[in-house]
Amino acid sequence: MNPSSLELLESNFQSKIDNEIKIEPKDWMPDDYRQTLIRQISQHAHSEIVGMLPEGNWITRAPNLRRKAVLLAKVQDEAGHGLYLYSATETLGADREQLIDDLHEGRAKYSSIFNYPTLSWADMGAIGWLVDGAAIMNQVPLCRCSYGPYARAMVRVCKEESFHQRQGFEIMMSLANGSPAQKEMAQDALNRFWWPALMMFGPNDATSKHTAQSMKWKIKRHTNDELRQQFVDATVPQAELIGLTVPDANIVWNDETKHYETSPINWDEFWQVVNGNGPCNKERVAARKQAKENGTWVRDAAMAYAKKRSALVAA
Ligand code: FAQ
Repeated sequence: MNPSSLELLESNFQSKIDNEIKIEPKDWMPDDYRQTLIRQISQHAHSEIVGMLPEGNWITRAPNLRRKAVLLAKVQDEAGHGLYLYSATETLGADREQLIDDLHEGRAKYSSIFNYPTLSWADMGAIGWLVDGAAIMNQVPLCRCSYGPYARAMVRVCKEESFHQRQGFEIMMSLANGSPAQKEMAQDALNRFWWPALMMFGPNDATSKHTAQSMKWKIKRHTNDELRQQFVDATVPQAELIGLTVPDANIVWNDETKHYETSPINWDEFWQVVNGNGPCNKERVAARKQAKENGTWVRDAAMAYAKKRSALVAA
């Protein structure tokens, strides 16, 4: 391809983006745009799948049948989100098996938050309220992502995340209004999940290497710090409403900017967790590898059945 036709393709592509026209799988796109999407969507898919583990840990220990049924449904929803997202990467030419191997061999990232343990039932409340709450804050703008299949997948994902967020808040509210021991359990879960939830939004804007280009391509619509601030502003009053306190002695409302100001985030902890040294990184990847191994016979049986059936149909 000569340089002028490449320039023309690139300028047509950017003008579609500038005019809010979605990019679809068969449209021409720059290779960096494709690779950025595969990177982000596959990390997102891995997060949904690994994200089933901390809550899956409590399904058998839910305090009653209603709580068990709701938690089971939520965890199944996260599996569904992972599957839509792997499908979205396939529309970009990625190979799902390769992406999953990358996760299992420690070559792929997934959200830092899922490397923290779930120590009590209140953690199910904290995850729904804070983790799904942060996920929604980040994913609602992704419904307007320039890449059609990702944007459309996000519409359904966000509807489900919003149910998840409310079920988590309802657990926290019940515990916060319960016995002193239950309230203490809720406060302890908030204490442990607050800072990791703020870290979910990614490095601060000064150090985020992908944000500027992703915003130019309208993959991202807001910076990491903008979304983190929106989350803090929405969540602090919710904690106050149920009588809990966010674990930040310096948090203060700034009446001029109309935002809360927080203490600095511990970025060293964030990068330790992202780079494989969080409390549960090894356990999470090992659990996913084990699940794949345990399911080999099911996949083999399904393939054998499909082959036999197509042979019978062809005969
Ligand atoms: N953890 O330059 P940036 C959920 C990496 S889903 C680990 O700012 P970008 C649902 C980043 O990948 C939660 N790594 O990157 C649920 C990049 O690494 P690379 C997941 C992180 O892409 C709830 C490097 O740092 N959501 O919770 C993290 O512009 C309950 C530099 O960062 C999504 O994936 C992190 N927290 O912005 C499930 C949403 N942050 O690739 C179960 C889609 C950053 O250069 C239970 N993703 N990194 O090696 C996004 O919006 C973006 O990818 C960001 C990062 C905002 C996460």
